[in-house]
Amino acid sequence: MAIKTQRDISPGRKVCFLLGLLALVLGGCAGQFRISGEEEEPAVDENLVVVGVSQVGSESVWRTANTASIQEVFTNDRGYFLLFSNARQRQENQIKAIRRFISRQVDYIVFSPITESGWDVVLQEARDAGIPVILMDRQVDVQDHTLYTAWVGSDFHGEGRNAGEWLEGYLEQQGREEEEIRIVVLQGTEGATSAIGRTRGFQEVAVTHSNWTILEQVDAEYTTAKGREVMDNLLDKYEEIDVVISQNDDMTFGALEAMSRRGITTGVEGDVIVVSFDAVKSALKLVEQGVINVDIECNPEQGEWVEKVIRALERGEDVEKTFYIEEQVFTPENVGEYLDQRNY
Ligand code: GYE
Repeated sequence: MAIKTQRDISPGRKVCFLLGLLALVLGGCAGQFRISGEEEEPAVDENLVVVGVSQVGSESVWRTANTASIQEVFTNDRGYFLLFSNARQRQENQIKAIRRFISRQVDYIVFSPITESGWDVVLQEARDAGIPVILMDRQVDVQDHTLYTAWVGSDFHGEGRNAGEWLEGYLEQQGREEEEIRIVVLQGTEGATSAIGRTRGFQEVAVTHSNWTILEQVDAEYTTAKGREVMDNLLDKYEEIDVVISQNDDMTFGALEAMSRRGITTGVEGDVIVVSFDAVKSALKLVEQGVINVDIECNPEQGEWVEKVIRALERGEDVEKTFYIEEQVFTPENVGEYLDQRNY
């Protein structure tokens, strides 16, 4: 391997380098300079309840709605000062954000952990600083469950079971209960509670049907781009796929694109049965049109529940450790009455 010495750098590149350096310095002076992964944070108003929120990222429509629900409740008018940080899908950014919240002595830390493992140390630090932690959406796998005060989220395992039970009923209705059924599963972020729960719940039902075969379960990271790519690979690999279980709507959009590009039809009248999760408005429209067969709801509007927990803690009350948000299953038969009310 050649090691570059100063003599190897051409005069032109030197000029570029110097101009780049100058831009950085000037940017810094103008207050625009940002250290990667950190956001500029305003001075805290001590009269308000200060809440530091570390969000996973903005990978999906669901996530954007989840962020909006937080930003809607933790407003100055309602007595809160919100420090919001987007971790852009990196656990190290979440850990950094939590440490920043601790050093700024926030009153509460709220966060949606990207994966379940790796939180013991930073949560202990929050505990040592006397700051209560509320988990939102996903959970943590820690030795000591008193390291967080409460968790607000969905019954992912139940969602996975709902998907399996719906498929069971549907195949029966179609007179296909004895047929060989080949299934592929597009999974969400590996190690995330939602992906773990949905996978397990569905598997639990799948193993009770000897004619169902899960051909493959692939991590497609909860994004449309990955959903498209993973579905493309699966279509190259398997000649016959009867069912796609896609653990969120964004991946489903990608998978639908990959299938329709090959002339494969989906849904009620189509070749492939599509089961999706989340139930965001654009997906529910596809349920109404019969392109997606069923969408298992996951409710992102968790802000008000998190706020309820904080309000109770502010009053000095004890709170429940877990809060499950109510959810349902949407099919072409019932989706019509909900579409108008959906605002995400
Ligand atoms: O289904 C997906 C998001 O953990 C429930 O994360 C959440 C999932 C949701 O990106 O769209």
